[in-house]
Formats: sequence, C-alpha cells, structure tokens
Amino acid sequence: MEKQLPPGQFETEKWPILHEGDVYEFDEATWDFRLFGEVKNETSLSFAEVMKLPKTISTIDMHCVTRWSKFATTFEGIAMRELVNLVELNEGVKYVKIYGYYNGDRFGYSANLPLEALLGNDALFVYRWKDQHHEWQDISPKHGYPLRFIPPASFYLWKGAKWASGIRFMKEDEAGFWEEFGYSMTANPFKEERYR
Ligand SMILES: Nc1nc2c(c(=O)[nH]1)N[C@H]1C(S)=C(S)[C@@H](COP(=O)(O)O)O[C@H]1N2
Ligand SMILES: [Mo]
Repeated sequence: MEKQLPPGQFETEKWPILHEGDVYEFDEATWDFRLFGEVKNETSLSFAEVMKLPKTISTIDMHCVTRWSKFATTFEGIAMRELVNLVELNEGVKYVKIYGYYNGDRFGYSANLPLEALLGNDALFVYRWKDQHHEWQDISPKHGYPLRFIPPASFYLWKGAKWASGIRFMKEDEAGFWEEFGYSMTANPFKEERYR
C-alpha cells in the first residue's frame, strides 16, 4: 500500500491514544449494538451476534486531526455493509451517525458520515489489529474494546467512534460530538477539512 501523507500531517509508528471521558468497561450482559433511525426494522445485536457476522481484514491508514498519521494498521472486524444488510433502509437514507460510549452514556459520543463512502472494505467495526511492530491482538480498552469503528482514510480519525454502540440511519446530515464544537462535517484529511 502506498503511503500518502495528507497536508499538515506527520507520520508516527506508534498508535497514540486520544479521547474524551472515561474508558468504557465492557460488560457483555448489558452491551448491545443498535441499528435504528430511518429503517423499517430497528434491531439490536448482542456481542455474540455481532461476532457471528462475516469478518473482513483490511489494512487502513489513520489520520488524526491533531496531525499524526499512522500508516498501514491491519484490522479485523465487521464491515459497515454487513450491518447495513441487516436492516431495510427507508428511501433517501444518505447519512449515518455512529455512536460510542462517553462517560457511561452509550450515545454520548457520535460522528456523522455519508453512508455511500462506508460500503467498502475500509469501513470496519474492529476488535483485533496488528502492524509491522505488533502481532495480532485485541483492540485495547483505551482504543475502544470491545468494538471500535475505523473510518476509511479519507476521513479524520475522530469519525471513528470507540466503544461503538450503534448506528443511526439518517436522510439529512447531522453534526456529531466534535462537529458540534466546529469540526468539519466532511473531514477529508487530503483536503485538510479540519474545521467548518
Ligand atoms: N467514544 C469515543 N470515541 C472516540 C473519541 C472519544 O472521545 N470517545 N475520540 C475520537 C478522537 S477525537 C480520535 S482522534 C480517535 C483517537 O483514536 P485512538 O485513541 O485509538 O488513536 O478516537 C475517536 N473516537
Ligand atoms: Mo481527535
């Protein structure tokens, strides 16, 4: 895979840790993953049900708006499209909001994204990773265990909710956690879309 450093970024080989609030402590008994919003059949999955979905392995570059970029981390996870396949979308759904835990609130963190850009192998709800310096290992609690969204490299990494808890399907775009504070709705690192 060819390394492409977006403008204003520097490369790091380490995987830094950045988030607001507490690290979520996984409890399988109370955990579920919700698919809701503009769908005909809202549903939720247990962790065991999520883990039975088809798996995808992809190598993805990460670009953080705080200017570090980490190339070529290999992730194992569930592709966004496998979850989309479980619901019947209402006509005109174009956006999703992906939720994650924030200080115990399962919908406290969120990021908005255009659904069309998330249907490939590079939009994954991940639970395992490796890179050139690390063997396969679980996503650590600080990086989002048990399930963490990794967006395609064409989005800054704040679009990647840790401790992912659900997807809301939407007809109109709607700001998420950082977008409410003035960060970009579209967040393309190669166009340096940091703020709006
Ligand atoms: N639930 C949750 N997910 C989150 C955040 C957060 O505060 N809460 N921070 C985001 C931001 S701003 C960044 S840069 C990345 C950092 O991911 P990393 O710590 O795994 O490198 O997580 C994103 N996902
Ligand atoms: Mo960030």
